Amino acid sequence: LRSDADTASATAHPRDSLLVRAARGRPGSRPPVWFMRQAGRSLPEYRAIREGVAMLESCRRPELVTQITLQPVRRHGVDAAIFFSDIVVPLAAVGVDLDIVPGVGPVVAQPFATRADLDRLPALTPEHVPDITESVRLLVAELGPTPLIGFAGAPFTLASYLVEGGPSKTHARTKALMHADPQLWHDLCARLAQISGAFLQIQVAAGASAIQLFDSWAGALSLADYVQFVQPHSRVALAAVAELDVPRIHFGVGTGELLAAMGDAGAEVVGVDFRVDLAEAAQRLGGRYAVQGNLDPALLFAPWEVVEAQVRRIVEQGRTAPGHIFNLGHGVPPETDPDVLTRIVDLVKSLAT
Ligand code: 1CP
Repeated sequence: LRSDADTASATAHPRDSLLVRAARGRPGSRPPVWFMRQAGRSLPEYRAIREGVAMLESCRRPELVTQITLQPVRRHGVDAAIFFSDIVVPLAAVGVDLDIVPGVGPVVAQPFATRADLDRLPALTPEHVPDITESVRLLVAELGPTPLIGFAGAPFTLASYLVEGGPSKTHARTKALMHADPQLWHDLCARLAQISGAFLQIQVAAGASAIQLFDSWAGALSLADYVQFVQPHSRVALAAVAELDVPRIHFGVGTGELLAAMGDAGAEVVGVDFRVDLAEAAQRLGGRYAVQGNLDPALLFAPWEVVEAQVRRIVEQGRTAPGHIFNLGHGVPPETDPDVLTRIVDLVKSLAT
């Protein structure tokens, strides 16, 4: 793997990595860097290896998961791998009839609407996903000192896919259910919190060194609704790995008004999208959490001078937080030139904390 003396020596352990140190607010020589959706269609080697294999199927083949997860680590020299999977994998594993449709995203055959639908969400156990345990073990052995980030979808974001039946801009059905039948909403989210928490636990038990809870669409909510209807369930999911000694990253898009509440749900690191300056985010978080972010993915298409100035600005602002993990404000767009990502990694590696 592409690595440098600063990141790791052959004997170093991922718990001493720049990523884990920054997440815990411990000093490091420079900010660690990785990218959300770093594995995926921006890489020609990903498109080649995925040829003829459906997305959900690819997530369940340990040999394939291992190779795809390692691709961006090898190519870009990022400071962390993120487990190649999807937030809906554990839902499919417990029996929900869904598919990941190319160019669309997760599509649920029978959207959730009534109490009877809860019967389709049994608890997730390690026996549902022996392949996940195997994939994580294979990966951790290959990665050596480079940390593996395990992840899960947060209850709200998962509930949105189940209730809407697929991607949604407004989350209208989800919000309607939340307010029209709060008891059903809470029961649905309690089941999803168990599934998310168990999926995280399984990855950490197999060797993941950090976790990220993706509440990608939580920014659609008011703070009041977030605190009442969502935060208690995300807290349960995050608490599932509280005793396992791994830092927890909590991320959402458009969550400027929710940052403190997302930290308070039980994270060490709060992910910030590009809409709020990192220094402002650090202030809103009251110095209690490390931050992750937050280059606007759209700027990956700007001239290098623009990207460079933005990266330098973000690293500078990151110094105002107890710890900073450099990342984008959301996932890598599929059309991204991968060389730009490699160049960003090299630039961040040249900057001190
Ligand atoms: O065939 C393909 O390549 C399909 C594209 C794809 C990929 C590569 C999907 C469908 N999921 C993934 C992998 C994936 N998904 C990863 C691992 C790769 C990496 O980060 O390097 C991760 C962490 C996810 C998590 C995920 N899936 C999120 C949270 C992150 C985010 O982007 O906010 C969400 C919301 C999903 C749902 C999903 N799965 C796939 C798509 C296109 C979507 C989004 C659909 C929508 O807009 O609602």
